[in-house]
Amino acid sequence: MKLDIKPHIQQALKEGKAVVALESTIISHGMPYPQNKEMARKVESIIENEGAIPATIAILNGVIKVGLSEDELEMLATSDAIIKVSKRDFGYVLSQQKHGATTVSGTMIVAALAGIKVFATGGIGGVHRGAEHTFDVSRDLEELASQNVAVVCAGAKAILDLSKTLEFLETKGVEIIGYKTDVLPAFYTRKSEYPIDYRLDTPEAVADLMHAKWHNGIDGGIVVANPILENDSLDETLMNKAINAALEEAQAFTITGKELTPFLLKNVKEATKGKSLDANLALVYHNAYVAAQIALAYAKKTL
Ligand code: PSU
Ligand code: MN
Repeated sequence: MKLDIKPHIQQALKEGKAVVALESTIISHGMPYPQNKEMARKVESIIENEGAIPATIAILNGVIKVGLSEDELEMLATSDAIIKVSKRDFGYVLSQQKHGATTVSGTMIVAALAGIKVFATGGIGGVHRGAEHTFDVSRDLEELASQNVAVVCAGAKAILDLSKTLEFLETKGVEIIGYKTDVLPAFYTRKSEYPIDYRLDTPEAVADLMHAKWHNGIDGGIVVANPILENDSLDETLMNKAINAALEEAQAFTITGKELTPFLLKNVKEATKGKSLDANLALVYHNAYVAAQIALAYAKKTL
């Protein structure tokens, strides 16, 4: 596969420096304009301020890009001709020279090809509620099973079935680390009712785990579950109400497949009068900050 990696990122990877991958579905399909564009720029600057190198990943005119220009970020934030790219969309988007925003699964594939080991996002996809009837399980979980990338996220949203998501991750052998937490964070809130077996409290400890796993030949992804900061977190009752209303709406309009996650995000935002978007922004920034520190610690170990 031919990747178009920005020269300074290519150089950093060659020298074993700290690079953090960023996804683009969150820009094109996860947030409205102009907050999406502001977010895309700010996550990059947070990573840079920590001394690591951000690499936002997308497909432009059928070329896989690792590292984007200002104009390219703007286009991803504004155009409605951007295809949401999970693994099954690559062939079409590349061969038809389309634009694509990569999901967690799409971004993990490209990050692994480029040799980027740490990836910051908001929340991972998972097993949707009612999956026993719909079979709707995000491709993200399969890619977490097979790609050697550590994904820093605020857990998974309560639009999903968290219990089934954890079971699926366990079956697939995905390591889940609670970063300064003993329970799975639920995206907008710091806690869910689901305990996580392993908790680590420093970037160095996470880097040690990555190194121990991969350098002993155990392949696969790692979820670093990093709770939203207390000050940014939302009220659980309010969120559950908004999420349940969004789920009912999705059913009423028979929204399925790749449209479902963006639909739910948009509805929850409207129901919370934008509060969910503010929280979403805050947790993405916090994840970028922690991911940069982990990437730096990992780079130090592998030099
Ligand atoms: N969760 C969020 N915001 C998002 C997504 C998930 O809070 O924008 C995006 C990510 O790109 C994730 C994708 O990989 O949705 C999952 O989509 P699906 O459920 O269709 O697999
Ligand atoms: Mn799906």
